[in-house]
Amino acid sequence: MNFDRSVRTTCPFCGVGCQINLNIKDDRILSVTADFDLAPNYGQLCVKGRFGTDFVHHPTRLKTPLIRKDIEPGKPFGKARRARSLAEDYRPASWDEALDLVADRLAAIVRESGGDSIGTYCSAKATNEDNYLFQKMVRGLLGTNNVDHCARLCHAGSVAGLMRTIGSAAMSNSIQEMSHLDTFIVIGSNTTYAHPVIALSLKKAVARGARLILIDPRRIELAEFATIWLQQRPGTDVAVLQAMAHVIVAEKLYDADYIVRHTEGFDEYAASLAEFTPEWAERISDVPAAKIRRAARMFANANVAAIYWGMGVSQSTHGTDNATALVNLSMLCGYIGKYGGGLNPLRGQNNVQGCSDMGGLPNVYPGYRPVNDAEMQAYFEEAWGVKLNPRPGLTAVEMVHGAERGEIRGMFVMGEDPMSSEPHLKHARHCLENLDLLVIQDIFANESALYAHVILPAASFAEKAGTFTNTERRVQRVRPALSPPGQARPDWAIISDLARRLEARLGKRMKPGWDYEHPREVWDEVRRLAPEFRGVTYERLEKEGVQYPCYDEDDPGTVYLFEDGVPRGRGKFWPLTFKPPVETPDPTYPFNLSTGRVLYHWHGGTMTRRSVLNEIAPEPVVEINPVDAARIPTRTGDLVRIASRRGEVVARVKVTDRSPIGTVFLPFHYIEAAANLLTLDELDPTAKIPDYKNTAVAVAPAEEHHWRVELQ
Ligand SMILES: Nc1nc2c(c(=O)[nH]1)N[C@H]1C(S)=C(S)[C@@H](COP(=O)(O)OP(=O)(O)OC[C@H]3O[C@@H](n4cnc5c(=O)[nH]c(N)nc54)[C@H](O)[C@@H]3O)O[C@H]1N2
Ligand SMILES: Nc1nc2c(c(=O)[nH]1)N[C@H]1C(S)=C(S)[C@@H](COP(=O)(O)OP(=O)(O)OC[C@H]3O[C@@H](n4cnc5c(=O)[nH]c(N)nc54)[C@H](O)[C@@H]3O)O[C@H]1N2
Ligand code: SF4
Ligand SMILES: [Mo]
Repeated sequence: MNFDRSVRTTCPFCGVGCQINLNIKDDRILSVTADFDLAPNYGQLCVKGRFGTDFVHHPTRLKTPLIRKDIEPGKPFGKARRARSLAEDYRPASWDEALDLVADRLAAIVRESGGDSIGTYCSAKATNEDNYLFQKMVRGLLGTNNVDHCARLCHAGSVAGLMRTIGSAAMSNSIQEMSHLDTFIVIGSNTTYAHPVIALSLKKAVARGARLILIDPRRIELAEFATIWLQQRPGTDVAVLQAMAHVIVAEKLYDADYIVRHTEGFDEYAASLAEFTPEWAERISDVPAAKIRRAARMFANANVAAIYWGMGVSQSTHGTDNATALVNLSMLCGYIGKYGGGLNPLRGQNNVQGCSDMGGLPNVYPGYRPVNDAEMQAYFEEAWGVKLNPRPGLTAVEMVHGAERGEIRGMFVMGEDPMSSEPHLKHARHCLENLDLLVIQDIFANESALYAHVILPAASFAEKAGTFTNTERRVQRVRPALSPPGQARPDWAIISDLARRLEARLGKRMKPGWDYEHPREVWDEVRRLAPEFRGVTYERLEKEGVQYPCYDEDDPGTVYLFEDGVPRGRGKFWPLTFKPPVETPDPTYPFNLSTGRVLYHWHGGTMTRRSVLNEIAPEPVVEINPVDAARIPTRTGDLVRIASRRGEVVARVKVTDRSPIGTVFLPFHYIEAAANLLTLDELDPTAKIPDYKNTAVAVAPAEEHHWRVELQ
């Protein structure tokens, strides 16, 4: 093809981390291709990687810093509130003016109310280097551990379940193993939509004879490939999984040798399973007892079996228990630490793994070193040259709620969109309207930006250097192919400039200073601090990504984890009890609402609504089972009003048996019909994750309706 240059980089959408070539003509992306000889995708791409990166050229890209027009120099700001529009309520400003203003206000709030009155979000879309510097600034200069990101709304349940059982939360095995599987469970993952290139490998495995046990309430595409499909009632996973464990123990199908050598708590756990028979689980989950028995035997009798899961497991007020139940099953059969086995929470965002690794979490420094461990605190104090706060910070939803009480006065958000992704949006909006300072640093004016005092324009993935870490722990390069629009700058450069200003105002100096000239210098600092990345140099990443842990430059990296045992020492079996979802249908709200993803869009739609992909899926569509459609009554193409106890939206109907009877499915990509106006913000007690998959709603025919979509 006729292009000026081709730049290899990493796809900015999902955690598969496909390698892409941006083929550039006249400073625009003309096409996107992939090399056949490169992990992890070997030439394959999904529709988003192939056609969806055109968002970087959209005319609404942020090009200059913007400051609320009603802000007067030297005066406190008014409270955050939603702007009418960017044009009406903001004025362009220079970088110096905007960063001075932000630094002044942040420093003033820290002096008046302490660092813990600032809440921050780092970004699973930004690079490792961006996030490392972000949390370093927050911890070292603002003096708080209030830093979190969308992982909280995502795999927090998985992380909590994995940490308490085996002591590590990373996906244990690799993409390369997937097309050679023997037996595998896919549970709560709509893989063909959310991780399409991984789904190709899973389908290949089935074509080669692997057995797939699918556990999902919706008839997703993988149901056509499944050997057994357990279609449970939403929110009843613990019942189904406990009953599978019951069968494995009762029929002595477990791996006694593995249990003795690598686990603890088996006897107590085995005894706890007595009452959880398949018949008991059938009453709760509607899955026939015979099918549960068949699935349990298929899983236990495999040579080795892997488990893959997604948000159907994690996003629940008992997400920790769901994930724990999966670990219990895998430990029973000794499938941990083996090629083709393992525990695999499929990571969602392109760099959600890396953002967590870099310490973008309220309780840990880079490399998951606990902030309240005195030795680790001393280690980072020495490395960074400042005193650190040992109090673990607040999580995402807790920060939003803290704003309501005035405990959080200022918020700094880099590359997240809480005003579409948080649950119970009406409440979240009300909370953020109490902020004395809201700063948004993004590539677009997303929904959250319209509440901000100051908006900072960031360079996109295609305009900066750095690294992303994919779902299989593979650190990969991000390379600049274009110049940023207007005055937009890479996140790491913005943060460095802001940090220098904060140092001056707060009288602190961090080591080694903030004069990085290239992200490589930032990465080398990470490598010095966290030994598991030491062998991952930019030079090695030139050709292909490396899977950490990787302790030195001769270390080939780690394809699968736990060959020599789990980090906890012994894996711990956890007895569990079944708890129903917080909100279940009743006569006023007779349907269950499940929310999630479609293939063509990304989260709040900030990027994909500005891409050619939007032409394929331009409107909010709710999936309704034919039986329910007759009850409502409604037909494909009609409009319905969906109402919960917290809000209501209008969506177009698609009648399909993809949705089970009693459950309607609405994607959360459309701000004009924001699914999160309906969801509730009750949290899992351990993981602090909300339940995005179970909300009681009423559905009724709606009159003609025109959605207003304003791309600012
Ligand atoms: N196209 C696209 N791809 C994406 C994203 C995107 O926005 N768009 N986002 C990325 C991100 S951040 C993430 S986290 C991943 C998420 O990837 P997934 O977790 O695959 O995405 P969801 O659409 O949330 O689907 C979850 C699945 O859980 C099922 N489910 C619902 N309720 C239950 C239940 O009670 N139990 C069980 N076992 N299953 C249930 C649903 O039917 C669905 O199949 O996708 C990533 N990839
Ligand atoms: N109802 C419902 N709600 C959900 C979920 C659900 O299943 N149902 N899923 C939850 C999950 S799993 C997740 S992960 C969250 C996602 O929630 P968020 O992370 O809040 O959503 P995104 O839209 O991905 O926000 C990313 C932002 O980063 C910006 N961006 C992109 N690249 C860059 C960059 O290089 N630099 C900067 N500074 N900004 C950049 C984008 O423009 C966008 O505004 O949503 C959660 N919310
Ligand atoms: S599978 Fe994920 S990483 Fe690969 S092209 Fe699609 S969105 Fe990008
Ligand atoms: Mo996610």
